[in-house]
Amino acid sequence: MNLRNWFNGTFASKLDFAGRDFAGLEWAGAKYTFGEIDARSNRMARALAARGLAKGDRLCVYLANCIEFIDLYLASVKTGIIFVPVNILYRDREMSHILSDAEPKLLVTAKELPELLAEAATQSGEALPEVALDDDDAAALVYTSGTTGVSKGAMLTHRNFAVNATNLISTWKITDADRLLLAPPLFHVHALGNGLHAWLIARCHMRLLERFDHNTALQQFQGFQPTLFFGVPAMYVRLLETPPDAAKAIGKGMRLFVCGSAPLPAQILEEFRSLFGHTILERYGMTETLMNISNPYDGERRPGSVGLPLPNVEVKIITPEGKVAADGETGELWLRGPNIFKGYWKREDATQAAFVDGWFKTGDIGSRAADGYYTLSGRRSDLIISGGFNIYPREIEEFLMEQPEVEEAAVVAEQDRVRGEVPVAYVVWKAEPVQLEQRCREKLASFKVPRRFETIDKLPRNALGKVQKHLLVRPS
Ligand code: MLC
Ligand code: AMP
Repeated sequence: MNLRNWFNGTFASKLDFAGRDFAGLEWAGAKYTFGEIDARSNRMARALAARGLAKGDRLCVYLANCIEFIDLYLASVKTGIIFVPVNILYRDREMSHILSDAEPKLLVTAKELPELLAEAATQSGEALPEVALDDDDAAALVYTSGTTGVSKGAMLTHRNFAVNATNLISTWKITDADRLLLAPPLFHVHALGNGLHAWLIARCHMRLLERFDHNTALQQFQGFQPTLFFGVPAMYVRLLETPPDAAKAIGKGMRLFVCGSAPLPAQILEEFRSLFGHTILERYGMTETLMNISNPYDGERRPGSVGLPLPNVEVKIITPEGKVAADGETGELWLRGPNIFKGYWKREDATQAAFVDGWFKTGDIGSRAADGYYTLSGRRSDLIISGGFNIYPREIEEFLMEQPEVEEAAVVAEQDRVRGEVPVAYVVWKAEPVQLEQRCREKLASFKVPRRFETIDKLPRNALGKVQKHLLVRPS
């Protein structure tokens, strides 16, 4: 079933909430019923149509979390427009690649939004005319970097999102009685695929935050009293600063804390358990696949493990020799299932290279225990994950190498207590650096800016000339 049909069920069921508990959305201090959300997105869909957007066109959205982000997404889903969310921390350099690749008919940023909203306000909120939608139509293009550092648009279909949401709803027992506090950015699949879709399909009550701010997180928990929270490890590390009494009180009202997008250190899980009285449920996902593997709701939530495959997700582990790994043996995770994306936008070669006989090669390394639990132990590429945001060292290295004072540079991950990993640059200088960090800040997303620049006489290379990055990494 396509997403419009799923969402219509929600909108129809909650049009009239008289006499019932409020359910829907809280945003910026105001409350919205599902009926209001439905009407808002119908108005937005009409405004987009008036701008000439139709099924198959791309709509690029560069916005922090806000209700209008949801309006734009729903308007796209209802009319078959392909939604292209972009990380708001991206600068011109990163944006221009996405814009030239996705060729959106419209780009909405905070600057253009008021005009579009004014146009939407004059439109009818009534139901939209039917547009033929197929389960395998792309609902979104979400940009993700491959090992080459070139960002590619993963085409995620209506089926992918619907399967993902129903998997999570059944596995994590989400119901319309839940209160979801949603803090991660909607421009990534963590909040978009899991948060937004689980909310709309389970019909629960959601408070959307503009972002996770560790200075105000405690008040949000106390004020909203959620039962459900989705976070990245950096958020859980920050939540460990909560005073014990407040943590106990929050823990009492909570049903489930879920964590993913980066490894959750077992020690953080233990510290969080003793503070909040909850065992965080860790799961594993990717932009191209949405969620794949999750610790169980009722069974053992094993520290350091990502758990068991979600319904209809098949997993196999392939050794470096190309054989299916035995239990306990390490290899690359390959996946198959209705949650897997349909390919990279306009990149047939990259799509073909990513699949073998219908199995998607994740690039993540791990093993399976005899009782079926999976553990991730690394990645095939030198991807750095900082606070849940992905960084491809090569992209930063290429930028550094364009700078006049840089002869050579190699970027590696350094361990960080809050963000998990942070990028550090090792540089062979041609000349004394002048405001290099400042230039990085202007041109790169903030999380990609090297935390430090280490001077080095020459980069360590093997006999084939390949930089041996492991020799640069400081022991943690
Ligand atoms: C971080 N910054 C943001 C931001 N997150 N700015 C705007 N909106 C956001 N959402 C910027 C800050 O301005 C600051 O920039 C820097 O990042 C760090 O901010 P901080 O306040 O010190 O935050 P910190 O405590 O480190 O926490 C950061 C964080 C953030 C956890 C809030 O990293 C975050 O939102 N992470 C979620 C990423 C995510 O959702 N990934 C999912 C990918 S999908 P400056 O300039 O001051 O340095 C995926 C698949 C899957 O991976 O499995 O889910
Ligand atoms: P992205 O491309 O932004 O979707 O990031 C996906 C990557 O995040 C995966 O390929 C993994 O490397 C990583 N990831 C997601 N969840 C986990 C987890 N629970 N533990 C370890 N790594 C994870």
